[in-house]
Amino acid sequence: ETCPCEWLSFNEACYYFSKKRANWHKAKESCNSKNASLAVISSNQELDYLKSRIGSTHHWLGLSDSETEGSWKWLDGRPVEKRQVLANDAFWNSGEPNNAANNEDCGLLTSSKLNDIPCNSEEHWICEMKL
Ligand code: 2F8
Ligand code: CA
Repeated sequence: ETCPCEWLSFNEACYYFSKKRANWHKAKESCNSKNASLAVISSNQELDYLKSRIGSTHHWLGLSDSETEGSWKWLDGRPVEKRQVLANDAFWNSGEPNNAANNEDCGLLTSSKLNDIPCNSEEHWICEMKL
């Protein structure tokens, strides 16, 4: 199997890095309309791969604590510990998630690591489709 045109292949999955920006909910819907999901990170290799593709830009992931503040969950239902460590690489940026202004419920991949920011922020996003 191969990935659709404009998608990149890595470890049995295909990834789409949006050129547009949208809020988290619209980004999620855009992925769903492509039979995909906002990207869910489940290994250190996957984290490193996605980081290697985004340069200094920022992208939404399928990660939020909208349901219960402080209880971070991936869109596949897996919970995330505040100090989740993937292999030896810390997952969140130092000091994150901090729920700044009590209004940061969506997870963003940055060139360093992860940050929580307001879900209505317009950002690029990453879709993931399993092969
Ligand atoms: O210092 C980290 C802090 O930086 C910004 O707030 C000033 C981020 N906000 C946005 O990107 C909207 C915070 O999420 C981040 O924690
Ligand atoms: Ca934050």
